Amino acid sequence: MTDTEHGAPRTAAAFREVYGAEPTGIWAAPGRVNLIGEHTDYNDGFVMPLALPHTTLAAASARTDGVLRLHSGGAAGGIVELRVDDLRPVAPARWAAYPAGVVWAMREVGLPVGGADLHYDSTVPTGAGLSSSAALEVVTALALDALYALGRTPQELARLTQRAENAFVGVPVGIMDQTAAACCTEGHALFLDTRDLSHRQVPFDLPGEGLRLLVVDTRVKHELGDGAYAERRAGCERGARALGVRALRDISLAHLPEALNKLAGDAVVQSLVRHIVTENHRVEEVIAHLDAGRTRAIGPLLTAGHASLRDDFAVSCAELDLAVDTANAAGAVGARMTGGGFGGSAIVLVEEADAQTVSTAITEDFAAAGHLTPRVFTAVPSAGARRVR
Ligand code: GAF
Repeated sequence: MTDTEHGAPRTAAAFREVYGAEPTGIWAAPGRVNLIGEHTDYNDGFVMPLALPHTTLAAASARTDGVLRLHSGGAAGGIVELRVDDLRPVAPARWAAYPAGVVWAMREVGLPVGGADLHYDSTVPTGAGLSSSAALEVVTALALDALYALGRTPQELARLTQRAENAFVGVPVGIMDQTAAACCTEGHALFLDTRDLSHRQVPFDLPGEGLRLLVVDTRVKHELGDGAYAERRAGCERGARALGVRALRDISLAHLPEALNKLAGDAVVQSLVRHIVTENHRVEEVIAHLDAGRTRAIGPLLTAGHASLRDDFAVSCAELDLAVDTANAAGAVGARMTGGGFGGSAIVLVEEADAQTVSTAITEDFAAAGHLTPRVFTAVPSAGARRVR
């Protein structure tokens, strides 16, 4: 039994305490790390996330009176009560905007969703770049899909939750995190083409190869809603327009020099374009290595991806750079920041035998630099969203 299944009885008990009745069911959706393909998902590009064992659980029951009640074990402030008819794209309250947005997005496309009582518990760290928002959105969508017998596919639910975040919460995220939460499977990374949403489960058995993937949560809180993320996205779209393509995904590595020439005079957009084009190429190289069983060969590509995010895309920070540099100096196979950046987490691919040394080196260097103590744990490729009870 996973920690998620272990947590289900506690979540059911909390639901009973809050709402005074038994929940109809309990659902779970995971956080994620992204192996490679960063900021490519709003450029129609490639990504490769894997789900973490950390999940958000939702205990839920439908209501017949159009009232939506939301309660979280991790948030102060008690029950947030809303009427589904009154939902408008202005956040009702910080965390509750995500599930409320999902109800709104479903009703916007004509799905027959009414009221519900929901209680959430989560082990996905918030503000750590590990997709706690997508876990909250996707678990809500899955619960409502079951409670109202909507019969939507995981990918359809991912699209609906992305719309909730874009149009209701107001953050212009891509589709990676929601698809990861909805579609990842145990023991695999998810190779996703964000243009047509075609995807493939790629076996990712690190222990079998004597390897380990560490997550280093720098504990520098990252926020996607503060404008820097939207700015990067707008810059990429400006680049695509200037180059006359639908999205930057349409520029191949071979055509990058020509594209950069055309963009002469706009150094910022040139750098954004260079990151997206080289990053898409790195994802393809990583896939080729994994398909050929050359897992260790992806290390330098992870590290090159970090340099590109730091220098060209400008979304790293001192703590993420230190985690990556220290990991590599201490013998890691490769390392990079993961997720949106501006804080959050890094991933480190390391030989099993070196994991402790690398982890200790990072913790010591953070202390020496006066940073917060990072949280280091192993990323075990885990299941996507599911019903647990
Ligand atoms: C955040 C966003 F939510 C994703 O859509 C993606 O753009 C990512 O940053 C960067 O790759 O997690």
